[in-house]
Amino acid sequence: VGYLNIISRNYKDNRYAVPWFPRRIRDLDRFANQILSYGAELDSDHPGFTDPEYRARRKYFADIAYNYKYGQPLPHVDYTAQEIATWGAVFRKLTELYPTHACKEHNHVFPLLIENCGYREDNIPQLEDVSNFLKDCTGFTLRPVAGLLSSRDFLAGLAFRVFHSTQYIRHHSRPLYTPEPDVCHELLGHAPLFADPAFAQFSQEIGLASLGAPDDYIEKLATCFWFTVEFGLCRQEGKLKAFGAGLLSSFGELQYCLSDKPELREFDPDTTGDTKYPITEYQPVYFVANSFEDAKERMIKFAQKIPRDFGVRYNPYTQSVDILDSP
Ligand code: NLE
Ligand code: FE2
Repeated sequence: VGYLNIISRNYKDNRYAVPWFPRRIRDLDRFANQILSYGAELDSDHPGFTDPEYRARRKYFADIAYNYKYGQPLPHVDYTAQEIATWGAVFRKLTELYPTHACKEHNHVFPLLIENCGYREDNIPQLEDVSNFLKDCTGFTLRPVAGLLSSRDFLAGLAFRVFHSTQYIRHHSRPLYTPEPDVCHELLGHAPLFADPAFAQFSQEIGLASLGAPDDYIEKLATCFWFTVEFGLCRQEGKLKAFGAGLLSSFGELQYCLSDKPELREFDPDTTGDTKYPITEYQPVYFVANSFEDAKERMIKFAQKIPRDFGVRYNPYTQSVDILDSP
């Protein structure tokens, strides 16, 4: 098919070109070289900026991820006593809120993670154990990430049911809210939901829709991801519950999001995808989904509007993306 000749990383120079995208799961190895900022570079307002020990740890974790290749076991990490104490503080506070604040899918999976993956107040679970658990549940796997990926690359991972995860932990001085993802956010917020079949499908739909999509649609898809997978609320048995990982990993925002302070709107990719949001403070607006199934149907409908003259289908036997002649 003709368009395959012009799939290019330099698509911005050629209006007929389709942005490059991974076709096989192994192709995700290429992303490590194109991170937007290395995980060890902290801004001056970061709580760990003047903490040399913390900075050395961040470099250690970034280097592990940078050198990771598909198929290798996920690197096992020995966390320090201080890191485990930070995890413990986060774990203890959040698990108090989950029964009342988290969606039922999260509450269903959480005990299984305690049972199978070493989720405990005095233990930071290993990505490898969690990845293997998720693989059994939905085929999702984790990959360590060395820094900030572009939205295009990050979303492409989801097409393969691969989730890019940090492995370092937040600075001990601010356990209850951090704007950055960290191992608490990935393991307490994201991991439980990726074990849910409907949620896994919803996430993969966003990923598949992103492959080769124009930049403006990548932005809309990343925004939909933000307001669902990261900060989504849903209504269950007449009550509002949190399913977004950014909420489920922050004691502060998890309480705030179900208070009467934020504004709530109905999740709809057309409008949600165009909504601006802050990244370093509690969200002023949340979107509410009816169910993961409904959110998925809406995403599929939205994806059909993305200008792309080919279709994509994931082939789980080969873990690759088949290109279809028509959208
Ligand atoms: N604010 C979240 C937390 O404190 O765990 C992290 C959000 C990452 C997008
Ligand atoms: Fe996240």
